Amino acid sequence: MEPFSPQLIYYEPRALEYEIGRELLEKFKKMNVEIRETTSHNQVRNIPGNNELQQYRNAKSTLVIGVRKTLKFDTSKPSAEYALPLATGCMGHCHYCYLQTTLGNKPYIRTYVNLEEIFDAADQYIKDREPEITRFEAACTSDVVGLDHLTHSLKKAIEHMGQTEFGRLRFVTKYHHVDHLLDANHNGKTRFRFSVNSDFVIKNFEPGTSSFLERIEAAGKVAKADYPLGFIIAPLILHEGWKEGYLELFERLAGTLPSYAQKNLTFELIQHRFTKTAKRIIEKRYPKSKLEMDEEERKYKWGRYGRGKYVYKDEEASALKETIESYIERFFPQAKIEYFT
Ligand code: 0TT
Ligand code: SF4
Repeated sequence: MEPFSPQLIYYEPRALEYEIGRELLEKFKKMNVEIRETTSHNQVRNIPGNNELQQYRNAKSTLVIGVRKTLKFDTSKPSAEYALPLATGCMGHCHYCYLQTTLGNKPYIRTYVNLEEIFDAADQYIKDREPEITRFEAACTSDVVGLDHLTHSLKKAIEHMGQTEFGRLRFVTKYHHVDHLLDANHNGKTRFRFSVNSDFVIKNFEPGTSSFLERIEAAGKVAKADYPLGFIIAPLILHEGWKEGYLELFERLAGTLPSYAQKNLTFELIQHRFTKTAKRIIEKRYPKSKLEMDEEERKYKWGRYGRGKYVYKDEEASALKETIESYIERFFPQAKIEYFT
């Protein structure tokens, strides 16, 4: 998997008021990418393509250099107290991805240059909770690692959090381009997680992301650089042969991951879920997908603001939870299971 390289760049004029914005623009000028100015970031109408689908695909290789206006952070249960906004959008094409609905008609990638302001806001959130620890999730609205070889904003966030006493950073990725993050001064305050899954799920639903092996090799490097390491198994899908599929995942994980990477390990388990809106969008964008989204087969779970979602029925969810937890206990007896949701 080659590192992401945008096909088209937009920049908001205000972004050039920040040194990071100017540096990024210079960098892309040297890379010979087409660059356009935009007054508002709401530019999906100007993204090339003859139809919605083409525009969607092109948007996923379009990068907007912008300024984060609201410095009020979203909450991010269960993985953290707050979402840290560094970027939105992703170059990957995972069929099940919730960004397809949460980003609405703005599927392009947008990176923020006013990092100092964002970090100041984070410091305030930390201060308000002292001496409680405050965790920030940087992977709510993007796969930041997949973008960071270009922007280095995640690296700056890692180093910023490393300087705090009560702040913690975490993020999850499906990309292996981690080399520039290995020498970051993280001070053990960042948990670096990789998203892994059964071969069936990776092969059928995760185009445009790094392979399983690439992710595990990157996890080894990250552990060697003394980052606390974690795995997110998400979405857990009850595909045909899932018990064997997930068993094989753990066999390969335990067999490939160096032993120093196996201490201080965490797991987070997230079952597959979808909303009615998500289903409609996915069927349009990935019409040949094998992803099963039959409302009749699921349980409806009421959510905030009336945004309910479909999860597995109780017996199936329990079977998933118990099976995966038993594998973790067997292959990684010292690991901590943070939650199943
Ligand atoms: O399939 C998506 C589901 O996965 C969501 O319900 C969130 C969940 N999730 C994603 C999770 O449980 N743990 C994680 O670490 C995530 C990768 C990050 C995350 C995202 C989270 O923990 N909590 C969240 O609320 N989000 C999302 O961020 C949901 C919302 O769109 C946004 C802002 O709150
Ligand atoms: Fe979505 Fe993550 Fe896949 Fe990117 S890598 S498309 S953020 S699920």
